Amino acid sequence: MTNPEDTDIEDTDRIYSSPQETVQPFEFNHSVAAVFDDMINRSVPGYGLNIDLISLLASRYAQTGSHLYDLGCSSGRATLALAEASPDTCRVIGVDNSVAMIDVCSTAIEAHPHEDRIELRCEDLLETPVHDASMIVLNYTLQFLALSVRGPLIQRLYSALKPSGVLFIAEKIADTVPHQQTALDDLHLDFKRRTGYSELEIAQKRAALERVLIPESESEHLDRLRDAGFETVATLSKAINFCGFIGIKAGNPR
Ligand code: GEK
Repeated sequence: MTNPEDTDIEDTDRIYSSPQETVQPFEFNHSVAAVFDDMINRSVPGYGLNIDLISLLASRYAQTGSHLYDLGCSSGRATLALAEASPDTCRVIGVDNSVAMIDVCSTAIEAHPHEDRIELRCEDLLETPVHDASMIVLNYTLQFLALSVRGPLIQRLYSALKPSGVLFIAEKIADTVPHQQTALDDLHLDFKRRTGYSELEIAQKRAALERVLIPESESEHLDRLRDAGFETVATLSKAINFCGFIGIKAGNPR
């Protein structure tokens, strides 16, 4: 867990620390982009573990000469993990439709040893061309898309993957059993208190995310991956109410 005292003041998320008359729906704008790394570390249990898992998966599944995609790349933490763990012949493509996030990501990638084989696209991941992929990452991104587009997107990503390619998805999840949902929710709130958020910050952020971040259950995610055709489907990580899933396409690398 990140201790807020270990973070520079200007990089610290204080977006919801003062009372707001009307809390606007959450957006990935310049204020969010400026403090994004602090915000995600302090809000999402298991975030660091999932970045490590993305690296582990890339070491095993990235195929020579293929493309690796990070859809909803934000500040580029997973993009860099993909680049660092894959062969030099792989091209890494980070996609985000927020200009502010792509600006932060470009700065993170600048002068990185693998900069030359990383491409950033500021566009809608629903429109971006995806092909020759051996690994695709949706690290906490699917949850921000309309429910109706999630199934068709996973189908399209399945088709874009090479045989034995892998799709990694991390998401906030909802539990269908009310008392279990309450227990997980309470623990998530405790996690945020422990990382230094006040009750006001927690309440206002929650209001901002209402109807913007729409979680689904673990079984909805696993079923969708199976329905798309993935041969191997599993929950790879779980931390309170956040899960990481994989779908692996059948076949031998080629
Ligand atoms: C990480 N993966 O740090 N097209 C492109 N980008 C989008 C779209 C879209 N339709 N919708 C949302 N985004 C990152 C963290 S954050 C998760 C991902 C969070 C982008 C959005 O602009 C934002 O940068 C990202 O998806 C979600 O490993 O903040 O909880």
